[in-house]
Amino acid sequence: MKKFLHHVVASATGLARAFFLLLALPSIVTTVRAAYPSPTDWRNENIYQILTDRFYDGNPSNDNVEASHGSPYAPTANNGINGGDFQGIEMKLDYIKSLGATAIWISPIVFNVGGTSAYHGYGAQDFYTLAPHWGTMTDLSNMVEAAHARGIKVILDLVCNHTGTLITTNNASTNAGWPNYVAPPGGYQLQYINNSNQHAFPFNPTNVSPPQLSSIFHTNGNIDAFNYPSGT
Ligand SMILES: [Ca+2]
Repeated sequence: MKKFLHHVVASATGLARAFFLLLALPSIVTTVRAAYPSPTDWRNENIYQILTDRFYDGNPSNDNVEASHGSPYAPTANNGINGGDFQGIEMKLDYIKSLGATAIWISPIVFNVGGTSAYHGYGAQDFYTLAPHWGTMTDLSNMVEAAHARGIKVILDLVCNHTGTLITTNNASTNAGWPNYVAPPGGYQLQYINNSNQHAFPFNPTNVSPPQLSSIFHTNGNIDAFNYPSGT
């Protein structure tokens, strides 16, 4: 997870961006359904957390659809896609209910940076697009509807404070010490690792030249030396 900390959205604007994302996500939902009531207190719920890719493969035809993006079906690789999907969750809802669960918490659904993050979903590249290896929006809607029919609530995980790793800096003259932490107002000049592989709007500030990535992502390097003093 440490590598994701390079890209933590600047804290001064974090709340505003989080609000934007909450507004943006419904735009990828193609079908509007009646709201399912949330509980009065989530502490009363039995939540079953699912890493969607590693749960159950309900549709093998979508297993390898992100191969061209650098995320092939690779069930023997630690960080490879194993094939679990929304249809697989739907097929196992009766099993989940039999465990006593009243809610499921699934992996983030957005399109990830290709490579090692695609299977877990926590390295977003495009917050507007559904990752196809988990299925279609219809598959997701059907699964949610089937869960609700069984009295099971569905929690969609959403990461607002970081994206996947597409950004670095390699200008040694002005960025010596990268990626070590440099306290504000210091920092690094950020750039895409590969200009042809960027975050989707609005996290690709290509309307200015050079791209002012520092207006979107914090520039202070790794946040290291986390320490919880003993006795606290
Ligand atoms: Ca599958």
